[in-house]
Amino acid sequence: MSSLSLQELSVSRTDREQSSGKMTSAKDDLYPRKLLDYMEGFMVSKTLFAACELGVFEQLHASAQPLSAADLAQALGLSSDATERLLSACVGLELLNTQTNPAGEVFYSNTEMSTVFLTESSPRSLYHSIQYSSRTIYLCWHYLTDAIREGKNQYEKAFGINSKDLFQALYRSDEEMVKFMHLMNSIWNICGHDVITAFDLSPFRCICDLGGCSGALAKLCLSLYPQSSLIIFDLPKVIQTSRQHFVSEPHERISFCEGDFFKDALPPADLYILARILHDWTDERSIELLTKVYQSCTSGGGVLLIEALLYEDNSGPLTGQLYSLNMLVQTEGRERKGSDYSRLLTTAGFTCVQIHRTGKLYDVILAQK
Ligand code: SAM
Ligand code: ASE
Repeated sequence: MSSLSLQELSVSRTDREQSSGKMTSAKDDLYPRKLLDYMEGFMVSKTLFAACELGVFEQLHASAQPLSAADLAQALGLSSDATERLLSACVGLELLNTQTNPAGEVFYSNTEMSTVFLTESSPRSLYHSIQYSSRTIYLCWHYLTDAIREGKNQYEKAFGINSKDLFQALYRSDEEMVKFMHLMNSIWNICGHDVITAFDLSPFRCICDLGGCSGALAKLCLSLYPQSSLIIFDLPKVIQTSRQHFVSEPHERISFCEGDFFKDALPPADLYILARILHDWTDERSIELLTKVYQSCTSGGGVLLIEALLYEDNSGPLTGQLYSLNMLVQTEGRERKGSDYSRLLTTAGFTCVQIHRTGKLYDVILAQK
């Protein structure tokens, strides 16, 4: 058995001294601060989820001045005492600021981070990602232990539905499909620009976004590459919703194509974008899809993969490692390393695989036919 020293198991003295500003005794090294933080991490998530779902940030944003807990409780129809505790935890998480009047009454307002990322109408809003995390992902993660035993997603236990057809399970109702589309859409508010500008895509005049969903990346391509035209390819129900709610203004350089990318012919194009597609599927299905893409691709054309890449030695990044567990509880796939995608691409016939790490959530791989 390998032996870790107590020093390694606990937080280092330097870390603690920096945070407390005091000298500490050797026995404090037995205080497992990091483990306690991990153990209680779900409370942080749930506090954020509850404050968002109850409309706390929205209400404070709409108000001309800071509000007391009683004001907020009244406006949102909540228990006043419970609201005070929720707001207090939000202050601890630096999601809210407070000011106290001479009578000792406390008034709350949004921090800048909350205004920018947590209000629904902000151009950088994560509101829909938080909703989906709270209402769907959190419930699947309840069964993570079972997922590790069984090696498969947990829709049957979490929602009582069969998951033989992955996207039938993910889109178990129209409402759930729209929520998923909002989730997909919202992250590109934060990292869309980096992934679409990672490589110069201007030589590719006809670009097909396979599994293009809400059209967020297609719209970005449109503005960044004014010579190119875009085809958004997705399942019929998704395309219909995309046209109704997400890309509702007709645009001469955007067209839509309804189909199943495993079963139907793909529209010919110079570049196929597959953003967060392969991570849903096994290696076998990914090669099947990439081979189809290769066959439909014009010569000199290419494929652009947008995925959260793991480091080659699997040592991180932590977000990718955790997302890979999320792919386990929610899909049939996994997150992969650059070399894994390289192998899938070359098996399908592609060459010249170039990898661009953005340092943010999603990285980019370009390969050529
Ligand atoms: N590319 C988008 C993004 O990154 O925001 C969406 C990624 S989402 C994880 C996967 C997308 O693939 C969904 O829009 C889904 O509807 C689509 N999809 C799944 N199976 C499909 C199939 N068999 N044929 C066409 N599209 C499919
Ligand atoms: C998928 C992407 C996601 C399928 C299910 C999903 C995301 C959440 N659920 O292709 C976005 C990435 N976030 C996480 C936590 O994995």
